[in-house]
Amino acid sequence: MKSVLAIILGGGAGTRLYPLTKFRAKPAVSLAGKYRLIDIPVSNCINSEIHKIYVLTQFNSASLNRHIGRAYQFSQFTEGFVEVLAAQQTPESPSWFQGTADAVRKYLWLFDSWNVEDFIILSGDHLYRMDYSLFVQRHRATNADITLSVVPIGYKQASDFGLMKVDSTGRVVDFSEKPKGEALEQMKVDTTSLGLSAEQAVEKPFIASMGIYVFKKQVLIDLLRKNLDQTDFGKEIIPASSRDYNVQAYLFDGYWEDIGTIEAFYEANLALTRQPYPDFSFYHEDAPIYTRARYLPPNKLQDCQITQSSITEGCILKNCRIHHSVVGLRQRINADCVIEDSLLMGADYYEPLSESSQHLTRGKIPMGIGEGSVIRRAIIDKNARIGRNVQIVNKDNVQEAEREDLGFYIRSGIVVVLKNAVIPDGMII
Ligand code: ADQ
Ligand code: ADP
Repeated sequence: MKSVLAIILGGGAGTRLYPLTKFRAKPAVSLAGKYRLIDIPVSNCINSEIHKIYVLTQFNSASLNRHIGRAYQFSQFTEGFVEVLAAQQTPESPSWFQGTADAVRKYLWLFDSWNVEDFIILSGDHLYRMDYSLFVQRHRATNADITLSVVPIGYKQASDFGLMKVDSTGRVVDFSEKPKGEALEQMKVDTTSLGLSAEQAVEKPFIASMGIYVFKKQVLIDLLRKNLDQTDFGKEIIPASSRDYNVQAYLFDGYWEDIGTIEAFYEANLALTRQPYPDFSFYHEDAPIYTRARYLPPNKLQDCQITQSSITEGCILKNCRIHHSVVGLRQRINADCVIEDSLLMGADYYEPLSESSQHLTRGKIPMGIGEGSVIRRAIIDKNARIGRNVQIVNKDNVQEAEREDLGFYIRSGIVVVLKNAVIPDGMII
């Protein structure tokens, strides 16, 4: 794996996860209350012994740099590193990254300078655990130019993915990015050839690209240098190369979820509380998910009723009821609150108790969730100040709303309270 260089696509304009990406680059968005999205592909790389890792991101956020700088330090005796490369203006390219392939192209001079055999291109917003060394081995064993990792999928999701047809040797012979209508029907295949049972094959008649690829170094360089008008892997580079190159499919048979939208992100976070076995487990000693160690104190719980939830570290919870929720670092929840089906991201720092009480006496709102508040089916971003007797319940069952002035958005019916937002006492959302 020493001759593999990893390139993680850390996010484009960041509209799909907005407002979580208002103040930070997508890879820095918090996951499961204590990790960040970037920890998933970086940990997978480290666990697969790939130690040369670049993260491409559209904008350079302080929180991403800080997180990566503190979380991933390799021994001085290895050449391991995790480095953020942000889109930047240069005299030759005055623009932002135009798409996934364009992002890689803009730093091709740097990737080219590494004496490696293969590049592995990964996505920054997927939840899965994968041993990439098996993926690379398959790529080398089939002498592929490009290998795509694939999963079988059903009708409902098919139009959101790049779909392909493969021949009996596993070679990709046709690729269509997010086809609809008749074009979708055209991509239907018999997935029993991938080892699915007849029943499963009826349920999942499509082969989808996971959007992660292994490229022979020189093949990627040639493709990007020759086709300067092609800016996207899924839309242009991959469909065009399946005609002229040996493009292979590598079947991945574990849990994998694209969590690049608010709804998928919310569902994946709450799915971590599923009993007894969540789809994705953080309890894997052989292949842990790494993050920044913070040395926080244990949680303090006073008379709380907590069911089917995950409470991270350093939280202070008082006489409250929490059901089917994830509670992030340093979260404070005051008495008589009810939290259900929600993701609370916690806080970046503790507000000293003396300051919190001063706020209360001066009519200001302390950090955390104020007494008597009810939160249901919501995401509360970091450092939010939720007043007393607030109800965040999507009372009118609104699907989409943009109320940045009031501190929240509603996306797919999920209320998202912005980072640092202040929600006054008694407000009902
Ligand atoms: P999408 O996920 O829809 O489809 P895209 O939006 O291009 O493709 O994003 C791919 C990854 O690259 C994401 O992690 C995204 O955040 C990141 N990204 C996007 N633009 C970027 C930019 N300008 N700079 C840096 N990073 C950027 C892709 C494939 C499909 C496949 C699905 C699987 O195109 O074929 O089925 O992934 O999820
Ligand atoms: P995220 O990306 O999730 O928003 P950041 O890494 O940006 O998180 O959050 C950490 C921030 O919190 C840093 O800007 C840090 O300086 C700030 N911070 C830490 N302690 C305090 C404090 N006591 N008062 C105010 N800000 C603090």
